[in-house]
Amino acid sequence: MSLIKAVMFDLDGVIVDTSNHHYLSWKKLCLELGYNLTETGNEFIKGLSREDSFLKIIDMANISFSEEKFKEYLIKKNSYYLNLIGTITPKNILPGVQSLLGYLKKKSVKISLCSSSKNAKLVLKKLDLISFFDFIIDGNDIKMSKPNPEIFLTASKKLKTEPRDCLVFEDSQSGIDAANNAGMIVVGIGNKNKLKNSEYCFPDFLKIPDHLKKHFFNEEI
Ligand code: B16
Ligand code: MG
Repeated sequence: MSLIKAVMFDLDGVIVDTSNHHYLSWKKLCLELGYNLTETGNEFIKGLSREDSFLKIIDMANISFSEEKFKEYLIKKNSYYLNLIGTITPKNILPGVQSLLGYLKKKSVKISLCSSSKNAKLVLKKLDLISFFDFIIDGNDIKMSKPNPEIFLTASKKLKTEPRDCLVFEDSQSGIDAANNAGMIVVGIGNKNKLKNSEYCFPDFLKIPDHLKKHFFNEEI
């Protein structure tokens, strides 16, 4: 019997490398506003909602805008992002993701997408992955952005699983913190020197299946 009953996938930076597209879109907007958003600065906004990302940028850049301008810039950032993701196809799915989704399906584990992005469904459609997910929750459905656990707790409730039986894949610190706040098991995807507080951390999905089969599904490897 498997120990894990549901798996929650973040989208940007976990299933597909659109985290870089978000970064490039913010960077373009920031340059127009006279601020150089570096990769280090980007680590602080990764995984946050669009609004919270911009609030953090405004804080880091020490600038301020009227509410009207704030909204206008959010629309502009999204148009840059939509332009960049215009050409993504299933070829952009990160290595190892599709085989892991197939394995989880065979094991009858529930699969949820838990993304802060309001563009998540559009991206999943472009990647042709919608049918793998039992439940999809994204930035349009939540009130409180990661690191608040709302997104993960809503998904586990919907899938009728206890948080402790859920495994989360996350690439951002805010996402890892949200999953920990929800009381779930977290696997960080990325550089383990940069990601804190994830029980497990892997650079990508290629080495995960063996570990997962052994530790969460009691399989001999
Ligand atoms: P949007 P995830 C997040 O998606 C991104 O990591 C984050 O950088 C972005 O600001 C956020 O979605 C909102 O995206 O502007 O498309 O609504 O990593 O939670 O899948
Ligand atoms: Mg992410």
